[in-house]
Amino acid sequence: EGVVAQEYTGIKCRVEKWSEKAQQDLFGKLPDGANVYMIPATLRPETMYGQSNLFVSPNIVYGIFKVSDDAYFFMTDKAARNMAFQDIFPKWGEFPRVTSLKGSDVIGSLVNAPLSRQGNVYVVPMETIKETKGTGVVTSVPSDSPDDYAMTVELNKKAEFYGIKPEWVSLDILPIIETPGYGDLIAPALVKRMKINSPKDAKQLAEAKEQAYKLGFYQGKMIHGEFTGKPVQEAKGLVRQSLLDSGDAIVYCE
Ligand code: A2H
Repeated sequence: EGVVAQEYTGIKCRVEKWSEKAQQDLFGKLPDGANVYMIPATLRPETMYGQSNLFVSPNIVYGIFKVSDDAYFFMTDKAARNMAFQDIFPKWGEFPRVTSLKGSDVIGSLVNAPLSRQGNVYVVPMETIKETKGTGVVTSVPSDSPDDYAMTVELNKKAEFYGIKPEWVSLDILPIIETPGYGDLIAPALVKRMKINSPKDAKQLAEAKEQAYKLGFYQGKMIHGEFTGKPVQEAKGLVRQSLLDSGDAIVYCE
């Protein structure tokens, strides 16, 4: 952990349909009409147009926390504890947990992904998610995140092994940002160039992630959405503010 606070955008992905297992576990635990939001933490709000899945770790136990009478957040305990001191819950220091669910139990749920082309996306597994970072939930943007792209390819190839349906994961990837020398899908381009074959190629993926982040930020230009034509440096804050204004996102620091 660095010394400087990291400021994330937490995207509010409302659960539209729970997996069967989660439906059984949650029976009678939430009031009728309650909205549960899974909250991925992202540093790249300008890429939210391209969300195509939501990743959870099958091994993490997540909580569902009551944020208001009709809104509940799905995330790690650690994130909830931090949010309790960031004016996200009504009472300072309190983060009422209604129940817990294992990541593996929510796989196959369908959630709304604000701004995304698909609208609703499926929850799928990513074993490399760290419990100690962010909210433990990650939104997948395979166009611009090498990790997300590598995992998307892996899930597509080995759907049965991962206990998902192949149609939950699409390789029809939406271009959002153009970067000189890397075209309009920088993550697939880097994964190919660096010959990354699996989400477990940690060292190379870290390098690809850094490249994609730097190049995208300093040289990228939006080619999709409301801020088409603007440099990423400018669009980042604009998309973020628009997500905050529409009530589709929160600011989360750690
Ligand atoms: B980013 P930093 Cl398009 N475990 O969002 C592993 N990764 C996590 C995580 C966790 N617990 N919580 C968040 N993340 C991911 C978008 C994105 C991201 C793009 C490109 C790069 C990128 C879509 N996924 O991150 O260690 C989230 O993925 C590369 C920096 O706090 C979050 O932003 O710097 C980022 O890692 C936070 O990483």
